[in-house]
Amino acid sequence: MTPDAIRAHPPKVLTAAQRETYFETGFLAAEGLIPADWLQRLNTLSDEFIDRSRHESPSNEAFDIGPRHSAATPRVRRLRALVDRHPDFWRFAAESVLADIASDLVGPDVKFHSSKLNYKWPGTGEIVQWHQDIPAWPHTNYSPVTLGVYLTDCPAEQGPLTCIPGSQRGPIFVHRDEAGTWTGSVRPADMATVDQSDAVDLVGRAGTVIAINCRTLHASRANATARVRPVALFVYSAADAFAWMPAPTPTTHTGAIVRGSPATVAHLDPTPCPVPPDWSKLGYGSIFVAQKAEM
Ligand SMILES: O=C(O)CCC(=O)C(=O)O
Repeated sequence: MTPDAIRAHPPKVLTAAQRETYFETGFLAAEGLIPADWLQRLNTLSDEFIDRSRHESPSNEAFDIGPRHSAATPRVRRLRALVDRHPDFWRFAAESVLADIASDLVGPDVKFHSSKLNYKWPGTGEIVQWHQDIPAWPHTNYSPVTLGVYLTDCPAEQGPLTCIPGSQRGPIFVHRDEAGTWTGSVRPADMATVDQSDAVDLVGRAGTVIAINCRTLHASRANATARVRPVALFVYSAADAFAWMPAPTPTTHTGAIVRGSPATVAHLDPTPCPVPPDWSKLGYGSIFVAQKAEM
């Protein structure tokens, strides 16, 4: 669906102004939309999985384990395929207000794609380099949106997601080095062509929902606080968007329709998109390894 077709459906959760901000800038941060009981449940589950990660190493299909991880000081960087880690994560993705927010942004027919919970630990120096999401999991159109929920307060010094306004209308960059190896990040020479001066930190209190379009350039700095930064991320698209390469981290719910009806006609956007590696053969691994942010 195009923004004009989406506008024909009144938003259920967002204000019309918030939706316009997303269409205009390619991202949004909105506080106060997640009910307190859901936020508490997500935090309880997150704490349980951090605890479980103490005995996990090396990384596996559930846990992306950082290099300084130990049982005493767990440094799990990511819970992979989050909706498969516990049924309540899937209930949150499919039944909570989050799927309504997705429908406000992609239209009434909403397909679930993937999910993860990213931790950014103090003192580990983990940064995420500038990238766009769509080159890792291309679709027939550019409706996919990543919705994130900060599980705790996330001020500027805690490594929030940072986005470049309007970049969703710009080029879709190659996320490989000059030798053709997947890096998961935009080449420095390409980033040098992008005005980064008006990049916006998506900060907010616990429960803030962030929305990032799949073409929007985004990154995140190191966490300079003494507290971990947990953000749960869920990718949705319009039902008429179809992935044309295997998903990097498929879940048992990938492709499920969470609002409205399945599409009977695919929407094909003519804007070309670079082809990612075939993750079904290569395996996705870790964005931190691909971006060489291991430290
Ligand atoms: O967790 C972060 O800070 C960035 C996450 C991100 O952009 C991604 O995983 O694609």
